Amino acid sequence: MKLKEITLRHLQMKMKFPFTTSFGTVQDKEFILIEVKDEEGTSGWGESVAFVSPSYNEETLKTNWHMMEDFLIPLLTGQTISHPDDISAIFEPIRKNNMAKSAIEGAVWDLYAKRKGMPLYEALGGENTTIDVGISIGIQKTVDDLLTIIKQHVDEGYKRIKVKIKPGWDVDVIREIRRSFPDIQLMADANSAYRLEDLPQLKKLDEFQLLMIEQPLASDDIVDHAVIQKELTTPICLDESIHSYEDARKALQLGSCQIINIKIGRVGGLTESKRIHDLCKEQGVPVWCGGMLEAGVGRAHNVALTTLSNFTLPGDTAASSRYWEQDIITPEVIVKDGAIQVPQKPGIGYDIDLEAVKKFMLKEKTYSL
Ligand code: OSB
Ligand code: MG
Repeated sequence: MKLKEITLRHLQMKMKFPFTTSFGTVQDKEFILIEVKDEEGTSGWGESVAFVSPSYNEETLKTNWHMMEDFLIPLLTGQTISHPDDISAIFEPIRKNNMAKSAIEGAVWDLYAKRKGMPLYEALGGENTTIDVGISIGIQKTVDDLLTIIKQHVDEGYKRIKVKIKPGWDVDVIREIRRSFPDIQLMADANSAYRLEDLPQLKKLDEFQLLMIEQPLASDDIVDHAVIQKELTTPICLDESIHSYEDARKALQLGSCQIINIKIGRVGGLTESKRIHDLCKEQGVPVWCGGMLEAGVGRAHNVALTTLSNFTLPGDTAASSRYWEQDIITPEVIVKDGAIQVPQKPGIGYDIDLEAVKKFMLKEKTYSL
C-alpha cells in the first residue's frame, strides 16, 4: 500500500453524563480522528484516545496533534507499507507518545483490512464473533446513586460491573454494593490513587470476592504492586503501568499482577496489543480490553481486538448509546444481553457517519505524503 494523505480532525462530543475517576471528570470528550488514504482512494480510520489534560497519562490531545504533525506523519512520507506491523518499526525512533502512534497505526490497520476485503478482527487473527462486555461506572455523589446505576446496567445484561474507587470511596462503598448484589461479577479500579502504606485498607477489600483490583498504585509502578500482590488474595490487574510488551513481561516476571487490561492507545497500537495478548496467553494470564470513553472508531477497534482468544474476561467496551446521543459510526455499537456481535464487513466493520463527524468537528487539516 502506498499512503497518499492523512487528515486529522479535532472533534468534541458531549457525553450523556460526566465520568468521574480518582483523577478527575470528563464531560465534553475531545479527541482527534485520523483518516489515512492510499493511492486508490481507500480510507482507513483511527481515533486518538488522549484526553485534553495529562491526568490519565502524560499525553494530551495537543501533544498528539504535535507528534503526528511534526514527527509521525513526516516519517510516513514516501513509505510503501506491506503490513500494518511495519508502522511500529517506522515509528520506533520516536520515544513513547503511544497514543499518537496508535491512532495512526489503527487507521492503517483499518485501511489494510479494507484493501484485503476482510474484517479487521480477522486480519488481527481474532476468533470470536460474539464478545462479552462489562461496564465501567464512575464515582457518584452518593452510594444510593451508584446502586441505582449498577441495577440499571445489571438489568441491561452487562456481564461485569466495574466501579471506580479512591481513598474515602472504597471499602464502605464496595460493602454496600455487595449487600445489594451478592452475586454479580464485580471489580474496582483505583486509577493509581493508593500508595504502599495503604495496604491495610486495600486488604479489607479481600472479603468481597472482587474479580480484581485495577491499578491501585502509582501509574508507573510495577515494583510496589508486586509487594502488595503477595499480601492480597484479590488479583491485581494493571492498566496505567503497562505501556509495552516489555513492561508486561517484566510485570509478570515480578508478580506485579495476575491480569492485564490492554488499551490499544496506551501500548502504542494493535500490533503491540497483539504481542502482549500472545505473551499473556503463553503464560496463562487472562487479559481484557480497557476503554477510554471512545467514540465509534476507537470503540470499533476495541471490538476487533477483543475477538482474540485470550480476551477471556469481559472488557469495558459498553454500547455507544451509553455515552453518546449520536455516535460517528453507523450502525453504532450495540450491546444485547451483555454481548456485542462482531461486524463482518471489511475493515473496522462500521461506516463513518461523515455528517456526524462534520457536526462535531472543531478543526481539520490534511497532510499529503
Ligand atoms: O482506567 O479504565 C480506566 C475512563 C477514562 C480513563 C481511564 C479509565 C476509564 C474507564 C472507562 O474506566 C472505560 C470506558 O467506559 O471507556
Ligand atoms: Mg483503569
